[in-house]
Amino acid sequence: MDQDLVKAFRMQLKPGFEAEYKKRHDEIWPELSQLLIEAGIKEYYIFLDEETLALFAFQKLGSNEQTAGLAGLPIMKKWWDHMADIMEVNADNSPVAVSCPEVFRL
Ligand code: RM4
Repeated sequence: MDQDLVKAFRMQLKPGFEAEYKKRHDEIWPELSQLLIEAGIKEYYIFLDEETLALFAFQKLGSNEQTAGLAGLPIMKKWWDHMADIMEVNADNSPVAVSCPEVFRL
């Protein structure tokens, strides 16, 4: 049976920005959503652990996914700049993202 391609990673929110993080994603730029879809992301969820403020991201990817190229796109960088004040980020403002290996699927 064909298995869907999935990817999960953990990011980190700064304290006090729970509502702001949700608000910014409720208002995500349509051109950014479009780019994510065009890169092959078929489904994308981010869950917040309210105790640790860990952000758990889960993506379902098409077999032709090109998500590695997203980091080089100006609008992606602009979004990361926009989010940098409320998340743990690297020197280039990309979010610190820790890959989470799959250990179970039903
Ligand atoms: C996140 C973070 C991720 C981006 C999503 C849409 O907070 O910036 O990199 O994929 O927003």
